[in-house]
Amino acid sequence: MPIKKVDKIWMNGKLVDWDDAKIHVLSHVVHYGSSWFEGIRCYETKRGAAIFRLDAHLRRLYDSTKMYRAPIPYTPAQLEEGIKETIRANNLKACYIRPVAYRGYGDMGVNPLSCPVDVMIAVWEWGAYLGGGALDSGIDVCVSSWSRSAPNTFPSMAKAGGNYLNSQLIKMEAILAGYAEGIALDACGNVSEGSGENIFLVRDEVLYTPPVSAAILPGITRLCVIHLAEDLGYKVVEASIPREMLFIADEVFFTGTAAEVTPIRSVDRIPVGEAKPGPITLQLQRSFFDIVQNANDKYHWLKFI
Ligand code: PPE
Repeated sequence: MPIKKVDKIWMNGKLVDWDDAKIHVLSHVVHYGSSWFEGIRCYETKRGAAIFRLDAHLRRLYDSTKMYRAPIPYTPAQLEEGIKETIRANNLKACYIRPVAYRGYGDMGVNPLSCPVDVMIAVWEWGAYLGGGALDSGIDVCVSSWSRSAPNTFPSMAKAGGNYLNSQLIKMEAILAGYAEGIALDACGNVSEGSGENIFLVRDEVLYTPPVSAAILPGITRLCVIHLAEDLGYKVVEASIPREMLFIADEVFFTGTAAEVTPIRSVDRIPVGEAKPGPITLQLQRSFFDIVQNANDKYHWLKFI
């Protein structure tokens, strides 16, 4: 998806012009993938523009950097203000928000400790992540030949730039084979997640989703959907899911900030249920959009700006 350019980007506390938002080629991040980021959505709700689960996203950003001994030189309140300031400066209502903390220019070599931790915040308009029609009709996906990282290799609980090399392999393979997305297995061969989404299965009205130990990113949308499903009276099981469960599930769907709640209609060309979005998927999708569009927010997940 080509980037829709706006006016300003926040860099280390200052709004700079979009075209001037540059870093040095010898910044540590360029060579060693040392960045940690978030993807957040701001929605134009019936009660005005609101950021969805901002606190949870900021918390995960600080968690990601903590694991890598990369202290962010700003407080969460400063980043929150920075995010709001950037949205206002660009006159956007609905947008995608991308804060990134990264090891900057200072020293060369793997050791990052003497490189500064810089922060930038960009915002832009981003529509349906998995293609037009994905939310309504569902998508066709494959099981990837690439696995997620094994335990004790790359921390999958961190949303680190380097982790997305693995995601890129999964995504390219899927796209080039004619699928919208790939599902990766974990190092044991159990279901993990998509290249940029968590996954849920439904069978006999019970929801299943892989646990955090299955090399998933602990998704914020995932947690919201677990809450929504439980409030609707469904049982949600977080447990290891064998690959073949994908082929006999009644429903399968992805969750994520960018993907929202996207139904999956086939896996490896085997139809999921009736090869169209299932009733529980649609019910959860409606509950989700009722919050972010109608601002029907009994959970206090929206932060108005
Ligand atoms: N797993 C991965 C690997 C992942 O990247 C995301 C978000 C999720 C799960 C869902 O997490 P959450 O957004 O907190 O519900 N992926 C982000 C980046 C996608 C991109 O292409 O860039 C996103 O959805 O914003």
